[in-house]
Amino acid sequence: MCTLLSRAVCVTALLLAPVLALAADTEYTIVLESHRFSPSELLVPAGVKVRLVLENRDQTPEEFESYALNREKLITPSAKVVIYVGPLAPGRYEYFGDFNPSTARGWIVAKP
Ligand SMILES: [Cu+2]
Repeated sequence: MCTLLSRAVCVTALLLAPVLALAADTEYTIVLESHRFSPSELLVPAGVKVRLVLENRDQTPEEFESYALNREKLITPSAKVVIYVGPLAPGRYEYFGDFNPSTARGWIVAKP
């Protein structure tokens, strides 16, 4: 018979296992360097919640901004932040760096 604690651990493990598997499958990194995002077009699966790691390798802050995705996130110099997007309908979603919009631009492309 399980103790209350071990039962709680079991249940937690069962609940977390699929979440961790999903997170591992759907995490992508976008790197900002010299005020440019790379990859400039990131392919992600449509219909799935996606974890995006935004890594700023510049020595200046940047703000990831997207009207299409309804996201706005400050990234301090030499830092990483995480945002979640989706599940997205198939399509192209533009984003840009609010502080360097002439060079810092990209697309999230959701494919079925
Ligand atoms: Cu902004």
